[in-house]
Amino acid sequence: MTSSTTGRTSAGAGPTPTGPEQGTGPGTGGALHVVQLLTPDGRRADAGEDPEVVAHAAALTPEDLRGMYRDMALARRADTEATALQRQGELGLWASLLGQEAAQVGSARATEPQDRVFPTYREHAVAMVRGVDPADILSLFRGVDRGGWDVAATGVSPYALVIGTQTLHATGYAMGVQRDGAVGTGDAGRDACVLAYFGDGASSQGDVSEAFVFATAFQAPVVFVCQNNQWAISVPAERQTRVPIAQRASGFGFPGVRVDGNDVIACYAVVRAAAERARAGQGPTLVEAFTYRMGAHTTSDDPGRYRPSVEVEQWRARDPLTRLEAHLRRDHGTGDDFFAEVARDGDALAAKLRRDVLEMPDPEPSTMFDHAYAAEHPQVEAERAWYARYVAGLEGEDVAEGGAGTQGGAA
Ligand SMILES: Cc1ncc(C[n+]2csc(CCOP(=O)(O)OP(=O)(O)O)c2C)c(N)n1
Ligand SMILES: [Mg+2]
Repeated sequence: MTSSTTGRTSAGAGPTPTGPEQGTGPGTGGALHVVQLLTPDGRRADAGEDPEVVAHAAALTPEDLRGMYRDMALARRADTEATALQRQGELGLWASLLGQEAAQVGSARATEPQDRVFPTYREHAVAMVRGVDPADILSLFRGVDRGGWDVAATGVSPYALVIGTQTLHATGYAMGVQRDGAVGTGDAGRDACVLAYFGDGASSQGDVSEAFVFATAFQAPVVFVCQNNQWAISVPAERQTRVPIAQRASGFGFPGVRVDGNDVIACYAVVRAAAERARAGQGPTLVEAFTYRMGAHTTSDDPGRYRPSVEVEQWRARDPLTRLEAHLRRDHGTGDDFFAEVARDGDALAAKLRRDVLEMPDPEPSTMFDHAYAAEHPQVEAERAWYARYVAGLEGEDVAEGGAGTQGGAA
């Protein structure tokens, strides 16, 4: 497949990536071929791309493409509602996926039910495509549980907030899949792979390099999906790397591919090819989805303090949804009715999400100790007992707003 190790690297001479990369520094710009199958104005463009990748894209039916649009639109609508809920005090925090819908929907749609996904804290569309109810994501951000979905049924591991850790979990899990004999059997219903999501900032973490080492040494069935959204909170990608992130894979001895992360068709096709390699026992691939974080890092962040609004405006012109909409209207006869129906479904989803969140019962605080370990642990039990004594000691005190909890003057 197309990769930095198979000759598609064209240092200094390749087509520039799809975004206004000139502004993003020497480490991230156009030295590596970028797979793009759908132009920003919605035209299909396969010329010169890897035939295997092109074949995956060509196999997509108009119904598949409408499904991709729908997935992206519903994820965006759920995301918008979550941001509003946080602003209204109903969530403690929210990490928006705005702008990254194509990277997430494309890659998630390339998975099979038996595959396993290891997300960060921003993979809401990935989770939704895999069947996670968005309310079960918001429960984590409301602080009423640690992420309420069924990991076995959805194949989506819990969100990881400690940057980069999940790449090691994913690699270890993939080595387990290998040892279970679920790789390279030729049985399409059995062979499995693992997707490890991480960000451009995470690429600087030691955990990620260690995951690369183990994955390549053992030829583990992992697809590393790096969503290079150009920012790690306020740190630009050029402070993370002097070469395109995809190019790093070659130093570890496995293929790396840079794909237009706002092109859902290319993201699907590239990850599909990488996933098939992994399931066939041909080892890991690094896919760098070159995209942009259109919103704040989280609702606690103010990006206006560190990035120019012109950059955001440039990327707005590359919106992954309007790109696919243009393609569906032009080449697949998809009309207003479809888009209006998706918008209605999105509003209904958002209304249900809001109801579900507002109805979530507050947990009994001591339940925070329940699942720290699978089995009872003396330290956790000691902490549980201490906490019970602490709560008992507060009995009779007014700890509500304006009461004992705020005495002493600290705000
Ligand atoms: C080990 C660790 N270090 C630092 C942090 C604080 N932190 C949270 S998000 C973040 C930036 C991550 O950026 P990136 O990997 O690009 O992902 P993005 O948020 O852009 O999706 C940092 C440094 C953390 N959660 N974990
Ligand atoms: Mg980032």
